[in-house]
Amino acid sequence: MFSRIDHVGIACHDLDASIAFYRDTFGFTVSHEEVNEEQGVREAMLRANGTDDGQASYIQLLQPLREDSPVGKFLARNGEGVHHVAFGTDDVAAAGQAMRDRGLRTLSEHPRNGSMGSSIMFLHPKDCGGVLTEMVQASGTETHQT
Ligand code: CMX
Ligand code: CO
Repeated sequence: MFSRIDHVGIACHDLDASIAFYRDTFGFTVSHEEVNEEQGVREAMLRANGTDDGQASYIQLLQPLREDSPVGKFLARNGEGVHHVAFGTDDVAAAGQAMRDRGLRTLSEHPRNGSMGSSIMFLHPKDCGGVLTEMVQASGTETHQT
């Protein structure tokens, strides 16, 4: 079902400051930066291992575009810190259905657009032991027809 930790999502107030911390402290560099209006974030992906072939793992730094967004609300409540964990799959729609079949709530019925052209779905944190869990199908990877 899941083949890797695709990324760990970290909420921050100031994306540029967080990028500088991860670069200067840990040596990670930015692979990709984008604004995702639908998710309400400005974000950076810092590759922790592998290559940009859809099988790598990243740190995802997330700055909210609006206070009334998932990351904006999280920051107001908790301050900066780990926001979610994302598992990689080669078929996110099938993974979402499999999780629903196991009684978990997906936060959208269909996959949405994620970082770097990926397709994503979230699982409710209350169904995952308090961890907001994302499922990611990387751009350009095969989708199995079911
Ligand atoms: N991790 C763990 N628990 C969380 C959480 C998180 N990130 N965000 C909210 N919760 C908990 C709250 O603490 C709350 O718990 P209690 O009822 O015990 O107080 C519960 O979930 C419901 O909280 P809420 O205030 O009603 O929920 P929100 O309106 O903040 O929505 C959620 C929560 C998960 C549904 C929403 O954040 C969501 O839809 N997230 C998915 C999309 C997203 O996070 N996008 C940004 C990242 C984009 C990307 O990765 O590309
Ligand atoms: Co994410």
